Amino acid sequence: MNTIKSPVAIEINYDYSREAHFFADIINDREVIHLKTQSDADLSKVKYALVWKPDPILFSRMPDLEVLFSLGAGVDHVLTLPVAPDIPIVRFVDHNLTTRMSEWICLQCLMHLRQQRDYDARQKNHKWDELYQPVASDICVGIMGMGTLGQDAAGKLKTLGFEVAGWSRSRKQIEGITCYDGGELDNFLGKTDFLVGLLPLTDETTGIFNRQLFGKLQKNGKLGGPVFINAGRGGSQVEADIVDCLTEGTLKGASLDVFEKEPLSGDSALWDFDNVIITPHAAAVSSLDALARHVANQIERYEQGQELEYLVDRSRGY
Ligand code: NDP
Ligand code: OXD
Repeated sequence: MNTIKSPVAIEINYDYSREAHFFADIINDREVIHLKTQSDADLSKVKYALVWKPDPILFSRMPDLEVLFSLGAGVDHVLTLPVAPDIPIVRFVDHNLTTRMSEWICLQCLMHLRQQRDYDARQKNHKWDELYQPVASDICVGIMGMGTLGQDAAGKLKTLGFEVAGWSRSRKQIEGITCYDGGELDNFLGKTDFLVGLLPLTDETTGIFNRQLFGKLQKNGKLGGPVFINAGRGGSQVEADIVDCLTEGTLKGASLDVFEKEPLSGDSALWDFDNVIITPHAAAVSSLDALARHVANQIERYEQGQELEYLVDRSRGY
């Protein structure tokens, strides 16, 4: 018997026309409805939808929706929707995304370790002037959020020679990495020179990166002050406190990929610090072919009666 498979609705908020074929090529056994360009399509038979920040009105047009896929690893944008169906939410977990994030984290740690911004300034002034240079093993990188992304970054930073510590709600056991659980935050902070944020945005993590927390970081490290690196979510950081801490020297530098409000306002003071590196929420973009493969795999699992992977736990918020 030839059964008609339910369509997949895809809602992506940027122009991906050149890459749209990935979905048709990879999810080739069912109709793919691109909500951006097919805004009037009939969604009444859609069981699967891939969304980032959907207009909640969409859900009333998809009464048969069974699984919601997040276009990203984070799901705060879905969990905070005013209306969302009470169905399984699958987040995006993929080697491609994880690798991109670790590239960004390692790059930022090396930029600060090797004082690249200082050398850039010297180059601009045609100044031949060597700086005192610690080695990676002199620096402890402390990662808050030891999930998929945190653990991969931790391993790669370790390979680069950094001392690495990790903090997460539940303590991890990872060879060569000192791991702390949720109750041991102060001990973790006290040994951290470079603080890396890879936390999801939840009620508990909102505003966690604030003046009080920065004040607990290791002050006597070999680079003369701690550095804050965040690629989790901007809602976890208090930007006014970051500006104050950079100004008074509680923080020596920062690398920020995420912001309280995105895009970062043109008049934010963060743009103008010499030792602050800003990227536009681009640390780890979700590649569309990897996304399409992920959605296709999970639908196949689901329809064969296997458990969906990477399910969001609504009670934890991630
Ligand atoms: P995971 O769910 O795999 O990991 C989350 C980690 O955070 C876990 O270790 C978890 O602890 C820990 N955690 C959560 N809440 C708390 C808390 N209250 N106290 C202590 N630890 C906590 O997520 P990923 O690693 O896949 O992704 C992390 C985040 O990175 C995403 O949620 C997203 O916001 C962000 N992201 C940003 C991107 C960018 O381009 N800037 C790209 C992709 C993701 P436990 O292990 O005990 O559960
Ligand atoms: C994500 C992101 O959550 O890109 O994947 O922020």
